[in-house]
Amino acid sequence: MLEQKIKHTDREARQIALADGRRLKLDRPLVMGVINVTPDSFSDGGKATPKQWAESARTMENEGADIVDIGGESTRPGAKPVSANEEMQRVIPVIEEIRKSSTLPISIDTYKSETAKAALDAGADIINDISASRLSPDMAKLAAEKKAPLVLMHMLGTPRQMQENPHYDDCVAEIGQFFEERINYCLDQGIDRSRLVLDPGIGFGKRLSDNIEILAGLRAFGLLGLPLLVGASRKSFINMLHPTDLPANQRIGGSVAAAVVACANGADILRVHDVRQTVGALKVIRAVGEVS
Ligand code: 8Y7
Repeated sequence: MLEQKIKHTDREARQIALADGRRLKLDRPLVMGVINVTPDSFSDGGKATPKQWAESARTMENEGADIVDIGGESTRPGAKPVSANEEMQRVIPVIEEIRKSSTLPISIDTYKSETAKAALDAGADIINDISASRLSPDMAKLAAEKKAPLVLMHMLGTPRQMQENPHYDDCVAEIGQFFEERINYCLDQGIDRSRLVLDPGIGFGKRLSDNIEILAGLRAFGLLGLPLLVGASRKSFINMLHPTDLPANQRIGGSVAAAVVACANGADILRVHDVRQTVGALKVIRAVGEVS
């Protein structure tokens, strides 16, 4: 399916170049901890302060997170969009607060270039765009100008309608074609290849069978020669395989298994909520991998 145009380089040699000259080495799978700065997502239900969000980031860093992903708009299926202003009011103070005491790489989860720009100016390092610069065509140019790595995630349509009857003839092949088109767009906009990351977008306009095919077929995306990010943590497909009445934050077993299988199939970065448990699992795989 995907042509082997670009040689798949060794894990050892692979890295992502940040704007400040630092490099994220991909010689082991990296863990990206999720921080959703939305009014309904703090544990006690109340409105958390930037200090409290920064404290969550600090905890994740201590638990072994390599990156934290800060988002201010829920992109769950059917979720309501928020304005760039509202989104910035949520995330910018949190990024500033984290930056006061930590150099931990921060990614900004947004598809709005205005928010991404403000976040980079406040100290964020990476743009995580669930629309791969489709919803803000100028996102790629911003990433090029700021020399910020850009995550290109695949989503069928928009967050609002993506789960309305998604269909693929060959899910992995179609996502691969999407990546090729988006990579070319980004290169045309001046982004360096060393700053692109691919993500098949588990749950974003996918049926259960599509999510499974993606996790099983992940190696195919590696042929494009770019780092791969996978976010399966707490997603609804896990509950479809093992239905329970428990809330999403109790889907830890399935989430960790998905992270492990993604890693075994070549994922470089795992976007997860349960950092401590995932880091523990990855250490076991790595230790075994080193002797086998
Ligand atoms: C992903 C993501 C979400 C993902 C990347 C959720 C923002 C939905 N999922 N970004 N964002 N990849 N790159 O359930 O899979 O966490 S939000």
